Amino acid sequence: MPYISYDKKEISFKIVYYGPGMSGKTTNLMQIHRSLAENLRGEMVSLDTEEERTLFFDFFPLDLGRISGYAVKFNLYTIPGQVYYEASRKLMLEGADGVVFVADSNPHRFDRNVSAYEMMIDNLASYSVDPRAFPIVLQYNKRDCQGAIEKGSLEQAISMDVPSINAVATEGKGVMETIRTISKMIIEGFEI
Ligand SMILES: Nc1nc2c(ncn2[C@@H]2O[C@H](COP(=O)(O)OP(=O)(O)OP(=O)(O)O)[C@@H](O)[C@H]2O)c(=O)[nH]1
Ligand SMILES: [Mg+2]
Repeated sequence: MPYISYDKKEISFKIVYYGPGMSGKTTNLMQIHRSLAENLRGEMVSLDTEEERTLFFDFFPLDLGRISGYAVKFNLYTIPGQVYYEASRKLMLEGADGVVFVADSNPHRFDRNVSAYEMMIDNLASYSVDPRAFPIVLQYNKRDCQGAIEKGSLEQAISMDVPSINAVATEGKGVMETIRTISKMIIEGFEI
């Protein structure tokens, strides 16, 4: 559920970038941050402790305007994908309004994508979220790698149909399309 500030007249939605280690989550956040005008974005905050390495920033999307007079704001989060951070990764999903799953198109990473995705579904379910009725966008990142996995192969492996987008995050390709898609899915049908 979004956070509503009645005095600031703002609605804040939480978007989590989730995925296996090194799939390109941080690169996505950096690219989005870089492409936003300074007056629309907050500082990139890095909470770098022994247990936690959260990266965060918030921004006002230009194209989405207002909902019933309230400014729309998105809070973007990510955390490393290594198994070591599993507990923090689960906590980060709490209260999420949508998730971008950043998959690694490297064929050697196929199983890691699948197990991270399954873990994400379990974690969402532990917060009583029905993953099939929840905004999820699947980003096939690293499309520039050799022998990139076929688009659609992950949905098949996880038996779930979700919107997917090709990306090369290091070149900024597909990055803005991904954030736009998840944003639209989140605010679609939302009423204050
Ligand atoms: N070739 C290629 N490299 C990429 C792409 N996206 C990210 N990388 C590289 O992959 C490495 C990992 O990227 P990160 O953005 O740090 O990945 P991450 O998902 O945040 O990793 P963790 O936080 O450790 O889970 C970096 O060296 C990136 O430059 C891409 O589309 N193509
Ligand atoms: Mg990272």
